Amino acid sequence: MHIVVLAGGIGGARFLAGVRAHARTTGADVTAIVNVADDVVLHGLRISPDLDSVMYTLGGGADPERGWGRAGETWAIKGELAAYGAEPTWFGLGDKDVATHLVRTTMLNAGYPLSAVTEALCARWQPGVRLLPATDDRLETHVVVADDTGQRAIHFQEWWIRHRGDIPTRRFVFVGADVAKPAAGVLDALSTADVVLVAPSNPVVSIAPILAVSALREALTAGTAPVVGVSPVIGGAPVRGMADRCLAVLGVECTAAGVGGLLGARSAGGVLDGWLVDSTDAGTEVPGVTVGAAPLWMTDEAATAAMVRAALELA
Ligand code: GDP
Ligand code: FO1
Ligand code: CA
Repeated sequence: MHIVVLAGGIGGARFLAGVRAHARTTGADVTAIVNVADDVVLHGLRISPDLDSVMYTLGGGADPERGWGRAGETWAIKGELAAYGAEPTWFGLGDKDVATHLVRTTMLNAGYPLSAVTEALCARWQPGVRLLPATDDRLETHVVVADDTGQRAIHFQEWWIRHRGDIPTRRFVFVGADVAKPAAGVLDALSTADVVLVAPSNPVVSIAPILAVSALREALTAGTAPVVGVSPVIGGAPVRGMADRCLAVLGVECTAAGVGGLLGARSAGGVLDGWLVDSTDAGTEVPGVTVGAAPLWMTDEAATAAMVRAALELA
C-alpha cells in the first residue's frame, strides 16, 4: 500500500511520525509531499523551514519544544551577525542549522534541484519516509500588509516571526504558483497512491501553497486515490500556531467545518473525499465530504498512529 501525505512543517512532521509508525506495522510505503512556500534566502543561505522541520523531526534531530531547528542548538553565528548589524536579526539562525543551509545552498548553486538536495540531506537523517518538495521551482508565500504608509508585501517569514501575524493583513500571495511545476517524483507518487492524506497542517500557508501548484492539484483531483484530510482545528481553535490569524485573513471561520469547507469536496472543485475531525467536533458537516470523528491530539506517536488508522478507515 502506498500512502501519500501532503504536509507543512511542525504539524505535518508530527503527523508523519504517526503515519510512519502505522506503516511499520503494515509494510506500507510512505511519500510526503512537503510545502516549500515558507522557503526564504537570508544571509545568502536558502532555508526550507517545512522540509527541515519534517526531516529533523523524523530524523530525531529536531528540538521537540520549538518544533523547528535542531535540538541542542547554539546561536554563535546569530550573535555575530547581530554584532555586525547584519539584518535580519529577527530570524533565529542556529549554528547546527546553518550547516544544513550551507549544504542546500551549495547544491542549489551547483544546479541540483531541491528534490535532489532533499534526498542528499535525508541520506544523513534517514527520516524513514520519502520526502519530496511540492515543487523544485520558486514558490514563496508573501503577505500583503497595510500600515499608515500604505500597502506592501513582506515575506511570510517576516510576517510570522517578526510580526507574529499581528499586523493589518490583506492577503497571502503564493509567488511563482502560476508557473511552478510538481517536483521530480511528485506526479509519480500521486499516480501510484492508494490513499492521499492531508496532514493537520496550517490550511492557509502550508496546504494551500502545495495545492497552488496546479498540475499537482489536478493530479490529486483526477486521481483514483481517495483523499482524506485531518483537521488542525479542534473546538474552534488551532492546536498551536496562528492558523486562526491566517483563516481570518481569508474570512474563513476557525472551525473544523470552516477548514473542511476551505479544502472543499472533490465533487465541488475542492480536494476532499473525507474529513476527520476531533471527537469534540463530532457532527461537523462539510457538503459533499464524508466526515468522521476521532481523537485528534498528537500527544505521542501511538496516538497519532491511531488518528492515521481512523483516517485510513474513513478513506
Ligand atoms: P508549520 O508549517 O510549522 O506551521 O506546521 P504545519 O502547518 O504543518 O502545522 C501547523 C498546524 O498543526 C497548526 O495549525 C496546528 O493547529 C496543527 N497541530 C499541531 N499539533 C496538532 C495536534 O496535536 N492535533 C491536530 N489535529 N493539529 C495539530
Ligand atoms: N520560527 C519562529 O517563530 N522564530 C524563528 O526565529 C524561527 C527560525 C527558523 C529557522 C529555521 C527554520 O527552518 C525555521 C524557523 N522558524 C522560526 C519556523 C519557521 O518560521 C516556520 O516557517 C514557521 O514555523 C511556520 O511554518
Ligand atoms: Ca510551514
